[in-house]
Amino acid sequence: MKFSRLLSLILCSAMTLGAAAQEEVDLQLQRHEDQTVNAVPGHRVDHKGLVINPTPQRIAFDAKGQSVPVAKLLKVKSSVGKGKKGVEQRSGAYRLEITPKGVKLTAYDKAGEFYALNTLSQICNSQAAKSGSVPALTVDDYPELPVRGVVEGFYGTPWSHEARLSVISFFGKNKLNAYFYGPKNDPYHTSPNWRKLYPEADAARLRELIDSCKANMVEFTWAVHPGADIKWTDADYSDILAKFNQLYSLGCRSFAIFFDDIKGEGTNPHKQAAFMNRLTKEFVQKKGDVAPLAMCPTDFTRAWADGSDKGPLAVYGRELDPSVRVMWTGDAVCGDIPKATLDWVNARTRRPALVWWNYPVTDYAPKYLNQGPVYGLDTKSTSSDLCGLLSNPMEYALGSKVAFYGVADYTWNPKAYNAVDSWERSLAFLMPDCPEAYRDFAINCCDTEFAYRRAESWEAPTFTFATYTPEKAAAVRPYLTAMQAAPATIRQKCADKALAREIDPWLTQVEELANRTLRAVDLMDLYHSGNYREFWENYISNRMDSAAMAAYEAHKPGTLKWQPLYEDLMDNMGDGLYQALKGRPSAIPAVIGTFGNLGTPARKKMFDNDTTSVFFVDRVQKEGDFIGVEFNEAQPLNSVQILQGRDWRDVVVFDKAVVEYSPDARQWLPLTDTLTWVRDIQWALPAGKQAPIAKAVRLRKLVSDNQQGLGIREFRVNHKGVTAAFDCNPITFETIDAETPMEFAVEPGAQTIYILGGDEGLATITQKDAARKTVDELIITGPYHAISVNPAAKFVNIKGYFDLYEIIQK
Ligand code: 14T
Repeated sequence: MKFSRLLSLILCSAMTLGAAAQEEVDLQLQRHEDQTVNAVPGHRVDHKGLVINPTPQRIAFDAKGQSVPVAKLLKVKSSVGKGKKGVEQRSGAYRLEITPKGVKLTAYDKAGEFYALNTLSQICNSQAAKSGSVPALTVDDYPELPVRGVVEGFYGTPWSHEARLSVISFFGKNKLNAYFYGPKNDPYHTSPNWRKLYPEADAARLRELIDSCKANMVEFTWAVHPGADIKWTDADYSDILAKFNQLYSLGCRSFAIFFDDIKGEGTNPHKQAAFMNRLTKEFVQKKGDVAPLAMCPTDFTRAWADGSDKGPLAVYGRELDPSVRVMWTGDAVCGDIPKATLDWVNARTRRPALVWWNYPVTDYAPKYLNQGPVYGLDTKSTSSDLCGLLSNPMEYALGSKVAFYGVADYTWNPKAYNAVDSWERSLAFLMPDCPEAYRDFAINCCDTEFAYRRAESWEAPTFTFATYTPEKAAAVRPYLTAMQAAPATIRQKCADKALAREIDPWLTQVEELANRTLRAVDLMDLYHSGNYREFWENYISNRMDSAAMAAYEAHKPGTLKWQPLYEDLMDNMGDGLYQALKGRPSAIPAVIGTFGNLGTPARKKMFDNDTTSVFFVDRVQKEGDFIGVEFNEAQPLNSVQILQGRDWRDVVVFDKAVVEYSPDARQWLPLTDTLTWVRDIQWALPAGKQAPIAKAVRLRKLVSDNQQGLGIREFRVNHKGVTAAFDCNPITFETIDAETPMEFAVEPGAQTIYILGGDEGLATITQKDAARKTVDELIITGPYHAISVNPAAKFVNIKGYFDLYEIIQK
């Protein structure tokens, strides 16, 4: 089931709307992800060939600068146990002394010993060791946060078994220690089948995961998501107990209950607390070797949490057994985790939160691949602010490792966390054979456009059509060429074929994006040269056709800098050519409105003549919201069409609205009556009426309780009787073929007819006089034509196969 569909089903009855089609509720709109893009903090560090991840608390190099031959590193004296001198008294702590005499390892517990050996192995395999010896040093180390890892808690395709094993082994190498198993689409995890035991084959796979976790010093936590249909009966309790016991028999020693994304009886915090407490007493304590339980509240984010004294978080604070860990996603579902959000939740739950960090998860936007740095986590936070942090990953398990590397580094040692440096190291760790190429790819694959936005392509300068100079163009080229080359290098050199395969669609798109943006940058010279023919020929071949557009939409990198640059240059060059030929601005409309994302390239979906593409506004509409177009010059209005809706969710319309026009883009006058649930709004000038003069047209929302966003498929003005070739917009096009020849009248005084066509095609252009007698005929191929008008010509006929972007008479 599609994530969005699933979400809509979860909450669909939370709202009572009239018609059946209107019952679907787009839950995405509860998200309110902040759209600001923060800069990545930190800087690259020279590690002198000695990289250890996560960053140890303290490394002291031998004062005398002695070095130790690598052969000596194989001799390890190990002592493990609580209360040892020089070792921090907490799980995972260790001291590792490398001296010319050999290696001495002291650890607080088995975990500490495992980590010490891991550090030693990183030192042995370091670049520094390639010389045959390493510097004598002492590492004093321990993890700041007790719980560090991943919660496989996303909607969509769960990870494959192989992917899980690969991730668990990655954990072992990077001192992560927690894998919470809670894929929303494992039927045995969630309603209604959480009540059933796992079948044999699934159980065997779980056992293998649990074993693999043990080998990698990772605690496997099995989570259940029963809230949608739990009734708190004894039967429910014993069903969960039976399931826990099944997992226990498979070796699992840690359990959690997730009460997220539910409504109704399951959300009752008193019942939740009592249930957790009973399990703590009758299962956890009775078994004796099971970890304290964890739970995800229904109010898992401040965006909708009831923070009052009666709210669920305060109820947990008072009623929930203090051993139970309570999860928290922060101020938003997906967002940064500042200390303030932890203070807020902890004050209520009376315990340090277990952060469920919704990064790099993309289940709500799976076309994006998060390859950027891990940042937005407070480096001042300590284990008294949060007991741990679990990253909710993408369904692309291997691509998520960039984020896991950073999470490992942050959670181990928050105060030393350096986002940029950690990210640099992660790329070298994951693609040691081509770290630069991975970097050139990853840096352009970070942003999620409308979701939890992240810095992207941050090192490259940029410019706009308006601020273009040849120097600025020269400055961006090296970044684009690096980006262009990276995918081929990765395909060739990356030894982790599974990783390369997983990110392959984005490799393709990064390469394409670099190609077309470079060409657009280069075109600026040609554009300014005044050689219109050559310009248009190159311009047209650099446009994205609908197939390219669809491919990009499905796997979408570069949304923060490069695609906007590409679109800005292409649109403005198109407009500029029109102006140069016609002597006045094109009719590419400017968008006006009250929504924050009107500035994104997506707005053009309203004008692309494609009724299947939608410009979507991802926030709840409210009274007074409007969206519309403004023209360069006021013009008589003949027709308006506003086609609203989005996918199957055609509730994203202004259900009560009015179309208005403005002669000056300031004063507004109604063009229609109040429209109630009109999805496809059509207005045409009544026969015999004088056309109103409009500089702008808009659709304005009136009072209603529609809690949806807004989707606009097409926003057309004066489109009736005007086809794409004559719409004064060189970006739209129409196609003629043998069955659909075209004829148009020569404008009085026109001397030249410019034909801006596509790069394929062949057509006969026939000029005819008033009596329809041919006065001139020629055959054209190629995209650009400037045809002299025969003085006697009154009509022009075009016959053949051609994409016509614009026909301009001058
Ligand atoms: F439990 C949680 F902390 C949580 O984040 N739950 C889900 C999670 O499974 C999902 O992967 C994540 C990111 O999309 O968001 C939570 O699900 C939501 C979030 C919403 F804002 C479901 C509906 C929403 F409106």
